[in-house]
Amino acid sequence: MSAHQADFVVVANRLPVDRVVNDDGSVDWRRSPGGLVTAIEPVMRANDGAWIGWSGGTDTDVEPFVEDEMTLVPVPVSAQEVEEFYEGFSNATLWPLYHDVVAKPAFHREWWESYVAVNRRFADRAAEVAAEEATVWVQDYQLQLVPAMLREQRPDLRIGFFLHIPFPPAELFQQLPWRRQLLEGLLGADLVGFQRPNNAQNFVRLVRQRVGHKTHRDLVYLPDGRMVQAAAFPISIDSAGLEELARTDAVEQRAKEIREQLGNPRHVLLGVDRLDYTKGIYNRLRAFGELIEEGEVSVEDAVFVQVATPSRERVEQYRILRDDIDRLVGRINGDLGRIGRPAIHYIHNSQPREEMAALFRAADVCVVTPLADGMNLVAKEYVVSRYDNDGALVLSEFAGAAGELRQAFLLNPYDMNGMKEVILAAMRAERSERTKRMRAMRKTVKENDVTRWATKYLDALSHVRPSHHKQVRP
Ligand code: GDG
Repeated sequence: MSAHQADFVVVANRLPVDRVVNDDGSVDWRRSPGGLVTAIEPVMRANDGAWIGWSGGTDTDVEPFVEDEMTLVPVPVSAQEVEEFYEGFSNATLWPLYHDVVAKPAFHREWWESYVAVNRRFADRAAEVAAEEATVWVQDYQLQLVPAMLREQRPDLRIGFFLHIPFPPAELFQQLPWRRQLLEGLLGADLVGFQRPNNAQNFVRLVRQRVGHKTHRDLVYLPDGRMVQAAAFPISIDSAGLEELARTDAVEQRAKEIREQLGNPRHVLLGVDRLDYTKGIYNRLRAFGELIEEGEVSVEDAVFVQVATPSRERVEQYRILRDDIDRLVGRINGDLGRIGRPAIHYIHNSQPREEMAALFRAADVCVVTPLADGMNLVAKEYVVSRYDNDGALVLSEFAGAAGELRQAFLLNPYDMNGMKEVILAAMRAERSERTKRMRAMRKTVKENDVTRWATKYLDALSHVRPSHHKQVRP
């Protein structure tokens, strides 16, 4: 592809497709499902857009190609960079640091160097692909240096950044040996978007303290006269699309079948997460085990289905977590289960979308208990799937989603007794109460879907930098 073409460019760690090698050695691209691509696709189509990202493999096949009418621009990442930039700095340094240090972050200088090198490669590619005065939207914690690296080469661009995970308070962020470089990287953007207002406040405060720029409310004033805005844009889901799927006969049939296969218990509880230590899976299952032990709940009456999708399996903390959960589930089922009545059904693999929708339909209580989470889309997906206005959502106060889903059964996942009480309350709530809460939450998620999120963000971006001639059409 020749340089300077696209008026709208998305830069994300991953492309919205996976590279699959067929038996005969030929290569295909399979669309990877995700809210981000659903939200951005219409904007891409309307604006001659391009998406820059890593293909997920360590191939060197980097020619841009068109898939589903989107121009996709692969960025190569070597095997060593997967280890150092991706598994290392992104997922073993930044991920735990930004999630309240619920695991200990590892700091390694080689990882940082790899992070800088890969960020530079993404920025260089974006600089080639973006048309004059184009809008470039950089996504997430793997690419925090890209905004400044890109601005240096292309001051004509309008640059946005969105962080999908929490942004930590100064007390934690300042542990990072490269704290100043990361802040300066983000300040290359015109608008830095976060999930929750307190994330944006943390950022502005750090910029004032650590970089010394003047700030006022959500604005940072740079010495060169440029302004950077930091604000919250809570992400959401394709509400209409998911509800449509949940309403199909096939999904309804499957939901019924799931309940039968579980032995038609009175209460089906559900957890759906990537297998990640931030998600609070261990505490949640322990709480459920204790409720059975104490006789508050019986295995004849209630079953917990936990879907934990394999994730980052080469990172040590994730291996430890997997072993811990395997052991816990084994112990709870061994101690408390009966023939045909395990307390927990534990599924450690990825399920198709239809099966997820059926699980949401089948669950009386959806239990979402992260120790820290940028937003948590599962909570919103459950709510949208319950078009019958039934079902109860148990939700951690520490998920970004708790800012909007105020009618959930809220809890502090560190407080085991509190968690047990709230799960019980959700199981025992009257239908009228469940409906009242669910109806309010459904209204929120249906009105604020992912398209609304993208539109609000891009509107705000064009306002922080109004001098531009080109407007991106949402
Ligand atoms: C990051 C932030 C923020 C899970 N298992 C399967 C499956 N899933 C889907 C869920 C949901 C998505 O994956 C997970 O999204 P979450 O928001 O819950 O969590 P993260 O992956 O940690 O996402 C998070 C998000 O970015 C967006 O900004 O909300 O806070 O951490 O959609 O349904 N989907 C299918 N099969 C599975 O087995 N099909």
